[in-house]
Amino acid sequence: MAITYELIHTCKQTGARLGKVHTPHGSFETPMFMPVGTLATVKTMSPEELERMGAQIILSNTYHLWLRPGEDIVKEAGGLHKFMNWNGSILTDSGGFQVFSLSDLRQIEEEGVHFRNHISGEKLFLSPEKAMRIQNDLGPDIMMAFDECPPYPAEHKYMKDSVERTSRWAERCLEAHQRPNDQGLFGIVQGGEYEDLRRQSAQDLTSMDFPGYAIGGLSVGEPKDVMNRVLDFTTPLLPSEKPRYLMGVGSPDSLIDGSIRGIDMFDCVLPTRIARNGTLMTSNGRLVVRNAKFARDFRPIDENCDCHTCRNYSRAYIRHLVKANETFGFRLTTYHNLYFLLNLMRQVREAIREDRLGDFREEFFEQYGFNKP
Ligand code: PRF
Ligand code: ZN
Repeated sequence: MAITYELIHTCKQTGARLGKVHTPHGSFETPMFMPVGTLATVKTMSPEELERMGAQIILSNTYHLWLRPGEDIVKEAGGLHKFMNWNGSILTDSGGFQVFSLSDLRQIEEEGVHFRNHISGEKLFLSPEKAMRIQNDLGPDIMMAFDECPPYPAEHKYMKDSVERTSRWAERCLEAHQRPNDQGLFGIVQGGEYEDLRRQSAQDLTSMDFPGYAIGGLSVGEPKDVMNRVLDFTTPLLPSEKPRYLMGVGSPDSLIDGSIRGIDMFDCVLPTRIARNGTLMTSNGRLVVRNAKFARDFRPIDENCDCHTCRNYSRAYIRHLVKANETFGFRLTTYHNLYFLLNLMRQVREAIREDRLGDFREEFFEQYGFNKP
């Protein structure tokens, strides 16, 4: 099996899991945050910098790499790891979600999805078989099943049809997967906010024996308490001997609350995206560095952070670079935000090991400002 999960410790205070996922490109510790490198690059960061900040696995996208440069070129380069010079683990999303979030004029059929290229407008078609073939060519360690992520809110009837189709697509994905010995394929549980449909989806998928399971269809506009409630009844339906991945979630509070509910892996564009408009995550909450009040502030972004950015550069300097649209400014903010989340997960893992994740949550939320009215 390409992907195996090793459970190291369960937090006595919260039930969160400390573990390790073993892949053909090394192991990563869990719970873990995966930086997003949509186009085979985590925007503005070199693989050397990612390694230095502690990234162990990154995410890339089938849909984007299929459109450019094309999976044939990546395959010819020797696969994604060689193409981009990243030797850690890689996970690719299947393209399903990107089709639904980026393209208009999509038409869902049993066979797959018709839609328009979000760049050229050209007509395209993606199916479970095609998403598997592309991911087999790209060569990540973990690939994702082709699913439908319905919008929020969606009616029960629509969601039920969608969940059943996603289950049929999942079977076709398993069938079409050509490299089960060196690429692990994860199934994706859907069902929106509906407990009966999450149960049905989890039952369908766990009967198929994937080496890992994702929870999709969350962080699509629902309130946080809805997401937490869905996790409360969904994670217990997943096998404890396999990794669980909460897709598209990356705010500090949700990383902690997801870990407490038994999630092992997370990804999100949030830290890299907000970094590029000058918003930073700090232990005291968000800091908008463009703000005039930082013009003469020569302290680091976060006085509790020991990242390369915070050890060497001031708020005033970074504000100047970001306002002048200087690339280096975006590199410094991106580095800090990713370091902040990777370091947060390190602290979460340490707290799990010591059975005190509940206490850690309280302290973190207090300082970050989540407990303020
Ligand atoms: N499915 C897939 N990718 C995703 C999602 C999903 O539901 C989400 C939901 N937040 C993010 N990325 N395939
Ligand atoms: Zn920092």
